[in-house]
Amino acid sequence: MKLVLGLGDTGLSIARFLSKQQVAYRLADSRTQPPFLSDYLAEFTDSEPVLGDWTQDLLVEVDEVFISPGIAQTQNIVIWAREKGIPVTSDIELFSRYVNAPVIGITGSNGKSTVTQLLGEMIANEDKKVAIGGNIGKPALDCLDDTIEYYVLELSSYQLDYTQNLNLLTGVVLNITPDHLDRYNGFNQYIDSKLSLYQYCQHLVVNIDESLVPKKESAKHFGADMPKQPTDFGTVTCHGSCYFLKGDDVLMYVGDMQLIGEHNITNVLAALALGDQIGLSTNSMVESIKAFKGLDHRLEWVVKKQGVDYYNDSKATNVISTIKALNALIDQHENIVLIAGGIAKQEDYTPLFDLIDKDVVSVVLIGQSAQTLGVGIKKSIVSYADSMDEAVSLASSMINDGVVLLSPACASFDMFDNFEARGEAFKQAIAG
Ligand code: UMA
Ligand code: ADP
Repeated sequence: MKLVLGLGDTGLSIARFLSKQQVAYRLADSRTQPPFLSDYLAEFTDSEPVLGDWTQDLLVEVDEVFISPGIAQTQNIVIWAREKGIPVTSDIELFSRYVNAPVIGITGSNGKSTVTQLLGEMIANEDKKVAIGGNIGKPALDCLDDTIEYYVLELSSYQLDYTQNLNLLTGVVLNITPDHLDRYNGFNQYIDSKLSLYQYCQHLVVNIDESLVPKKESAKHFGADMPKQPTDFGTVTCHGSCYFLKGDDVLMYVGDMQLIGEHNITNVLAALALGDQIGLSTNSMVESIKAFKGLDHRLEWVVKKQGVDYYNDSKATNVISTIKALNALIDQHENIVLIAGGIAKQEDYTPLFDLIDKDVVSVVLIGQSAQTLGVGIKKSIVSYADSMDEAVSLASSMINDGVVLLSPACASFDMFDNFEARGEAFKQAIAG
């Protein structure tokens, strides 16, 4: 008997998979009304989930627990299972036991979804059948299909924490900056979680500019500077124009991509290095980069209205991602009004406050941590809003030309179901 914990996207995908394999399982969620309950009951008419507080009885006759990534390792049920010697396993590891095509794994603190999607599009551009899944949204088990030639999986630290076995053809840890520290015993434990990805890779792709990732001779490297090896990826700036390079070969003018910001140069280099590692042609990858519009809610240009450009960066849930968004826009626009706030993470916001005080005209703060964040901003004008509508209306009234940027540097769950709902609320408020 297996125990499936959590009735969200992951739990549903595990239940679907185990049912198909005719493996007996018990599914439990600690909420009495989990959001996917009706979907589950409609799909599995002969099975009742166990709802409400978890007790040790759930583990009776269980030989393996399959766990949703949102459930912390400090939860009693995880501790009890481990005390009894019952393995607690991620959906990713279960997926890897059954997959029969190469898998590419992408983790990091920021840029995972962008690189995962771009690499997926590069593979598809070579007429190969590819599945894109994992933390990006579609659970890995829901991607399993015998016709797929490559799987590109975005992997979160939460998923890696419950993974002991995984076979990746290649993979990358894009960057490591503080995030999700409420789930870890300090930053070092979070770093170890991210770096654990490399132990599963046959070939490694390494960001040479990320000091927290150990350098390996045998790896393929990418970074902002000129590549040191003919097979590595980097950039060169010539007469003020920046170009992507493979070794000494110029691949494309950076300005020909639709994405903006230095962080996206790094993301593209990562996708190029991974694509090259699995044998994609550079010409085809360059085509994909030029065509790639980026994902919604990541520094997404929404509209120009009465002289003001609106950008939706709702996915920016930590300090560094908001800093990157501001840096991408500061070069092009004098006036920036930032909408930020939500649930602040356990990280140092000082570098963001310093940048705001230097380059941002005005900030509108929303959500649970608004007042706390407001105390840190010393020079820019700070206002507070109770809703996204009010925030957008306030921000719009403050400038006649320039940018209104939603880049919260915080989680969304105090006011919204998720970052997508927050971004949609921003767009609706602009549309009026
Ligand atoms: N639950 C309990 N008890 C708990 C905690 C959760 O019963 O103590 C239940 C909840 O009631 C809920 C279910 O578990 O019914 C939710 O499980 P989950 O939080 O693991 O969420 P899923 O719906 O399974 O979605 C997960 C990822 N969510 C998290 O890691 C928090 C999704 O990433 C991912 O897209 C999906 O699997 C498919 O792989 C989201 C995310 O926010 C986007 N990820 C974090 C991030 O990117 O920063 C890591
Ligand atoms: P993830 O899946 O790791 O959350 P996304 O590609 O969804 O990454 O981007 C999330 C946020 O981080 C967006 O606000 C985006 O602008 C910002 N971002 C994207 N790539 C990077 C990067 N390489 N470094 C820092 N911030 C980034």
